[in-house]
Formats: sequence, structure tokens, C-alpha cells
Amino acid sequence: MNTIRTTALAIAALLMAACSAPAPEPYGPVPTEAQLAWQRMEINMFCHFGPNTFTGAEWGSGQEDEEVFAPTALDCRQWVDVARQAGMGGIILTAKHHDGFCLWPSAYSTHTVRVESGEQKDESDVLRKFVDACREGGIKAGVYISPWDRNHPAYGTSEYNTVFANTLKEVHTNYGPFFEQWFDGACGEGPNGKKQHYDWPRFMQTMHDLNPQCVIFSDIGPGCRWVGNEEGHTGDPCWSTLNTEGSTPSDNKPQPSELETGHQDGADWVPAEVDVSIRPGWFWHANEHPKTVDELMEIYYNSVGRNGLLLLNVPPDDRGLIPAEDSAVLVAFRAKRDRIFSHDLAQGEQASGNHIRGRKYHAMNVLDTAYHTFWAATSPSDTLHIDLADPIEIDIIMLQEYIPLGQRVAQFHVECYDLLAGRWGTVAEGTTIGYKRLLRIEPITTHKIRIVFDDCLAAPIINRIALYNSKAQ
Ligand code: FUL
Repeated sequence: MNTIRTTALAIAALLMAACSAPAPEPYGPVPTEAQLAWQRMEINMFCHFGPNTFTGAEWGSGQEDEEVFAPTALDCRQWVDVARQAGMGGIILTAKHHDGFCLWPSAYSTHTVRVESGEQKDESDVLRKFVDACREGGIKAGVYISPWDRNHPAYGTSEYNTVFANTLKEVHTNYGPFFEQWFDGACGEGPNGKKQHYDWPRFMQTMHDLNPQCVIFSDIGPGCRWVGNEEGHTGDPCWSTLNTEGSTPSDNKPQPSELETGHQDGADWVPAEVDVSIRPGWFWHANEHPKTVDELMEIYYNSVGRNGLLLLNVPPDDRGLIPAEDSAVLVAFRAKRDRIFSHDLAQGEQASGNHIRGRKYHAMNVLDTAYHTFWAATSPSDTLHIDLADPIEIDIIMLQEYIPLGQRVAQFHVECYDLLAGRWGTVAEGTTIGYKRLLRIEPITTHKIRIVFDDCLAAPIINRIALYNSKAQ
């Protein structure tokens, strides 16, 4: 009797200790609220649109006649509709590309949509139409403003830095708020043959003063970083952390291979944005065609599925509309993702960890769909078990780290009990997880899965595990 009572008391004491276990501390740099909201958007649309749409160029000279820019049926609401149907939450428009042409009537340039000689036409303000359409359609608006300007007469002199800072102020004050500011790193010659020495600290400070919530893209952030390629993939590993001390965008950035992988133990949270075009060019060209659904799926697995945000460029044509062939592919791309990922086969099943930190951080949390509930392991080498009531066939495993507490996992593998073979086997190995990791595996019929954390910077914190069968209808 006494032994039973002592054991019961010991268990009760253990449970109480477990229930009141301290909340896990963040590890290393963590995302701001704006960066977290940005990462959770997962896929956004990029729209390259400007004089190049009409001339066939990719980099305009800046000498094009303003009249060249003449869309015949411009409708930014159609862009918004396409983005929504494709499951995208934001659109970033190239309001000024390297040719310097401004899609709004800027006070700091004569190379704009404004008809310089005649009366100002309201209908010529593309940026206004764009932000209005986004707001009406419930899509977030972002803006690309190239510092490289092949038209502006002051380009190549220190005065241009003031012009550019004023341009930022003009756009963000009159058309904002924008969720993202895209700073292209390209730095070439201006009309007088001179290159510009960009005053990045000033541009960044201007942006911070205008809208501290705006996620700033550049080669090195601070909001998000260029992924180091334009092919549609992150590196492997892919850390959202980066050391930026001593670097500047454009001419003094880390190597592209470092931008692909980020830096383990990097001092700043600068997640990777994967910019890639649905077509061969960034701008629309009559003789080019969009990628296939399968190619877009491959990009999705290698970007969103490897801890990146996918910024997919879908260029409007010379009418000012997204062509039907592109929107058809985008709708099919969405349908395919929905078909695979709307049926999580782990829902309603059991999850357990080797050690229990406390009820609040129980492993069952990895199976719910709430973002802010998670399993917090007690040691960096913990294991997570999923037990299914009935065997199922799976070929995709999704893992998500709870990044508000930092990125921790450096190496892991997944084992499944193979019912047909009657033994455990490793079905996948991976480096980083981060916000999201999608693992495509050989189809396997199983009822027991374990995630083994082989190398973590701190005890892993996982907020979601999901299982899918991509062949199921
Ligand atoms: C590059 C630019 O030079 C391309 O024209 C395009 O805008 C791409 C997204 O970024 O740096």
C-alpha cells in the first residue's frame, strides 16, 4: 500500500513539475512580427512591367520614348484576381526598373507615365491603379524601386542619393503602406557613363523612418535576403540567419553560395526570398511562354519546401494584362497544391516525444493546425514519434520549426516502420527545417514514424508535422 502511495505521489510530483516547466527560451536571432507574417505568406507575385514590355528588352537603356509605354487594356484588378486564384497574398510591382521609367508621375524624374507636354492624365498613374486594386482585392501591395537608373541625369553623383531617398519618400508616403520594399542590387552605368556609389545606410534609414513594418529586401536584407540565384531554389541547408556585419548590398555582399545557404549561427534574422520568373525573361515577350505546372511544383518544393519564400514573377503583357496561358498554369498550380496539401493524413493521430517538458509543450501540438502551439523538446537529441491507428501510404512529410523561437535544427532523419518489409528504415535525411520543410520520399505504407534530431543548435521546437500522399485523389 505504502509503495503504491509513494509511487503515486512521485508521479504526481513529476507531472506537476512537467506542467509548470518553464517556457522554452528563444535561441539566437528571431523574426520580427513583420518578418513572421511575411514568411507565412509563402508565395507572392512579382510583376515586371514597364517600357521593356513594349520594346522586347530586359534592361532598357533609359533613352526610350515615354510614349513607348502604352498598354491598351491595363487592368490591375485582373492581376489581383490572378494572384488570389493562385493562392498568393501579395504582389510586388516594378514601379521603377533600371531604365528609370517611373510608373507614377514622380516629381523627381521627367521619365515617367506623365505626359510631360500636356495635361496630367489621372489614368496614366499605374502605381495608383495597382495599390487601389490590391486594397480592393485584399492583396498586400509591395514595390520594387531600382536604385540603378539609366535615365536620371544626376545618376553617378552624390546628388542622386538625395534624389533616390526623395523618390522613396514620395512613393511610400503617397502610395503606401507597402508590405515589402524591393531593392535591386544591380549597379551599372547611368546616362553619363558613371556608376553610382549607393548610400545604403541612408536608403535603409529612410525606409525605416517611413514604415518600420515594411520588409526590406536587398542582397543582405535587413527584412529578407536575395537567395543567391534566380533559378527557383534555396540552398541546402537553408538558414534564415546571416552575418551581415561588414557587408553591403550590390558590390560587397556575401558570395551567392552563402546567400543560398545563409550562415549557421548568423547574427541576424534575414530569411531567403526566392525570386524566379514563370517565363524565361522577367518582362513579357511575345515569343516566350510560361513554365509548366510540374516545373512550378518543383520550384515550390525547392523554395517554400526548403525554408524560402517564393516570389514568382508573372509579367503583364503589352495590353497590361496577365496572359491567359500564365493564369491557366497558375490556377492549375494552385489546384495541384490544394489537392496534395489539403488532406493531412496525420490529423487525429498520436504524437509523442521521448521526454515531456510540460503539457503546454506536448508533442500532440505538432498535429494541430494552430500556428502558435508547438512541441518543445528537452534535449537537442530528442526524438518525435507519430503513431497511426491504421497503416497508410505516404510520400510527403512536412515539418515546421516554430521559428518565433529561432532556427535550431541542423541535421535530422526520418525513420518509418515499413509494414510490407516488416522493419524500420530511414526514409529521408535532411539538414535544416526552418519555417517549412517538405520531404518527398519513396511511397511507403506505415503506421509508425519517428523524426530523429541528429544535430541541433538547441533543443528542437516543432509546431507542425503533416503527412501526405501526393497520388491520392
Ligand atoms: C535583377 C534585375 O537586373 C532583373 O532585371 C530583374 O529585375 C531581377 C528580379 O533582378 O537584379
